[in-house]
Amino acid sequence: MKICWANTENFDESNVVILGVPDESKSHSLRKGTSEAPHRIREISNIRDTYKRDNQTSAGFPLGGINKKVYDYGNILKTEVNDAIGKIISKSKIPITIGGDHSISTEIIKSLSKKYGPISLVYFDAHPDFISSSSGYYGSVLHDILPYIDIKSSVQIGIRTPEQEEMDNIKKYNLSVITPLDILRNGIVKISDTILDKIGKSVYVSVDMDAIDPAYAPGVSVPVPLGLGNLEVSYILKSIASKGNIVGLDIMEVCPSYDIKDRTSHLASRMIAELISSLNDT
Ligand SMILES: [Mn+2]
Repeated sequence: MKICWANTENFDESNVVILGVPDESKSHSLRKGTSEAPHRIREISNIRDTYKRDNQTSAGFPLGGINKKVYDYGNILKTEVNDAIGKIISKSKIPITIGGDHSISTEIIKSLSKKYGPISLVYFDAHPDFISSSSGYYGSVLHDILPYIDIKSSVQIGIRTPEQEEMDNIKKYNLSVITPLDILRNGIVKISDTILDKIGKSVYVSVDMDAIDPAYAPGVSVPVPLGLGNLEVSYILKSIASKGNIVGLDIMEVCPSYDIKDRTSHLASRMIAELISSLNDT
């Protein structure tokens, strides 16, 4: 099944490419099932945003999305990520990847950096994923990608449950961190402007859905209360997308088997549409 906003069968004419990676082999979570997310998020998009009349089918896009050409690449293995991302970005298309566990982002960022050099990373997560005493799993993403990102122009948003080792690494590498309480204190517009000022010319956005409050996103592997609001995350995403520097995005860690009435897949799919609609025309 394709995401409902896929409006071209022609890879070459697309601006945006949706890619699923149903792999959770590097999750340590007790809650399993993120490999079901690529299918479920696509399915939910069709159930909600597809309209059928007179044997015609059309999809409801958020304002501004109508002129984008979206191609759904289907699902791939994690070992195929490097080649697929390489193919997509060689034509300057924007890959939007649906996971799977968060360690998939490591492979994507490695691949992107071959073309774009050090990447500005905007990383939404409740957890810093900055363990360095172990590597190659969903808790070590930040440390694993250090050679491929420009840490000065990178930022983590939504962080609220770091381990001591991760706090030490955040300090050691001088990584910017924005907590949910920072947004409450300063307001979303000011925080968003701070992020826009910080990021560089090749920006990758990685969204662990657990950055968002479990009230909006209960179906994740590791839910942590007191998270970001759904509109706050969408506002930041859309602001970055309108700036025009996004080279790719992912949505990770949706766990459909723990969801409540598919609330998390609804939000994830809608965030993808909102993001596409805000991308600057290329
Ligand atoms: Mn994560």
